[in-house]
Amino acid sequence: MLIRRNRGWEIPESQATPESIFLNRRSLIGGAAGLAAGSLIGGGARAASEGGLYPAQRNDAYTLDRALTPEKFSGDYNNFYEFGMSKTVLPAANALKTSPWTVKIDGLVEKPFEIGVDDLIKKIGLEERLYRHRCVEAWSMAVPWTGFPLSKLVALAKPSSGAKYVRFETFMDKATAPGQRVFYYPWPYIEGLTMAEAGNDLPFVVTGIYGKPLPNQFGAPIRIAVPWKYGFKSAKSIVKVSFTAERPKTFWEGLQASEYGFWANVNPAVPHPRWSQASERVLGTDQRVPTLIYNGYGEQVAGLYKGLEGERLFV
Ligand SMILES: Nc1nc2c(c(=O)[nH]1)N[C@H]1C(S)=C(S)[C@@H](COP(=O)(O)O)O[C@H]1N2
Ligand SMILES: [Mo]
Repeated sequence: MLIRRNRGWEIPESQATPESIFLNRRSLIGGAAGLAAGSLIGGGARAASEGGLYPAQRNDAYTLDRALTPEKFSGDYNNFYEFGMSKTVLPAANALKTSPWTVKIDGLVEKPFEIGVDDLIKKIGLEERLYRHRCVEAWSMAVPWTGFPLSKLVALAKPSSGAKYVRFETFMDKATAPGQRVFYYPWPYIEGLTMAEAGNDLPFVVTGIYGKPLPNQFGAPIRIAVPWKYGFKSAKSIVKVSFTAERPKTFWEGLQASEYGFWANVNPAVPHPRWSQASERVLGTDQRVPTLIYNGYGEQVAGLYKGLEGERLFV
């Protein structure tokens, strides 16, 4: 069991991460050395025209039992493998040009289309919600996301009745994202939800945080937040949203299905094969707090899984 105690001789959290199984291979591949080095050009600056959109009105239906994690901590400890396998991805991620940015909506929809993020925001509008975020590695944070419910994007897409899943695809650009040159990862990053999950009120399409547009390391300019599932379900820097009849093959599932499945609902009683999920380290504190079933969102989402008890819902 991994318990974080901030002592040098204990297993560092980084070794409890998904990628640790590949550390040996990684060190054999000299090319990965370039991962930590990132260009500072490009910057995370968003179009000045966004000025009036942030901060958005907070939706008081989504507040928390705990203090928000200061940006100093949440913005400096990010999983974004496209930009490296350490938690320090900020400098490398700033090389991504996030404006203009177009999202493609395709698959089983009335009519596929592309839309710019700025137009999408104008069409749907923005609100702020306070959400928990629980990484499968057993750290957590609480942040004010700005965005809109995924259900509104689904409505805009007009999926046909044959659509059973929604699939999210992250950008692919090896020149900008050094992590994508690491061949043993199944790029691009893919995630997915069932249509029933996507229709729930909680999944949030995120374009901002802390009352401003998303800094790059959080997945600018557009990512999702699925707060009752382990953090890897919340795909960053999305370029395509597809409606499919088949369950999408997700990035982490493709890499290590026994440890990172499609469902990935948070459950303190179901350990990861290599560590406990009973508690979590809150970023920016040296506290561990008990992890909650469905990350505290059971009332809203437990019903989604009636009749699915035969599935591996918590891996
Ligand atoms: N495209 C992409 N999305 C991603 C990841 C990634 O490596 N690439 N990491 C995931 C994981 S494991 C977590 S915990 C969250 C981290 O989000 P944060 O940086 O906002 O904390 O992003 C998720 N989305
Ligand atoms: Mo994560």
